[in-house]
Amino acid sequence: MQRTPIIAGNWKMHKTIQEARDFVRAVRSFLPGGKVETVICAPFTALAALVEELHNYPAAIGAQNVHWEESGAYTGEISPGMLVEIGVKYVIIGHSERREYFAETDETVNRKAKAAFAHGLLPIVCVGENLEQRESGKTKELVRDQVIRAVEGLSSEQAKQLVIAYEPVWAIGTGKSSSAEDAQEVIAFIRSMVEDAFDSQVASQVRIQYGGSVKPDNIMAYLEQPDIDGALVGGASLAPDSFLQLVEAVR
Ligand code: G2H
Repeated sequence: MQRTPIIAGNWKMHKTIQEARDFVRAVRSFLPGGKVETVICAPFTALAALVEELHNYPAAIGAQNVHWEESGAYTGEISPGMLVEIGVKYVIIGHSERREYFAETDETVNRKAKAAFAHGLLPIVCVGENLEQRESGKTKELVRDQVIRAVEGLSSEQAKQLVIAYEPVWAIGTGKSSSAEDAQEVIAFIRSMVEDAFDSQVASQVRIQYGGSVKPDNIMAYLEQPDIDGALVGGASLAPDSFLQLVEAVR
């Protein structure tokens, strides 16, 4: 099964609306289409402007969080329908920073993933172990739990469209990246978990990215691995030049 690699920038809490507009005006004419899917996951305030700026260019827009309810008394939250209304296509769910600082759990990740699909929004579900879990040999156990709980109740059709980002927590924003071989091993394991939860067809179609200190000078090693279908990139996605180099690394 040929999977289209997906390179997604996760801007986290960076860029005003004007900065976001300036960024995409600098990169949009150079974005390759077809062989790679390009996504920019921006703060909520910049999403509508980015959708407008990228109209007719080969890039999709993603949010970095979503609530599972359609509407209601949830002060400060944004619903899937609100994101779809402005043209957002993807949403990052369960990033380790949300798990750590905002009490995101496997249960809320699952609720959000189901709600996203119900509205036609495609989730990028993040999983990954912290340093202590890695050093005590619990990486696979932890990642298996996160993946199985995230996909509970999804249909096979939904699961085929899912993107999973394997992001070892100790590699996020630290400059320390997992070796491509280690990332491949865990990502192949995640694919086997998807096969157990669904079937081999779903497992061969689900896209699994690596994330954690990916940069233009190390992305190729990840992309060369058979089970790694792209990258979720934070810091190195913030500057136009480096973002373009990441996208262009897909051959
Ligand atoms: C991990 C990643 C983006 P960075 O959080 O999701 O960030 O590339 O800065 O490690």
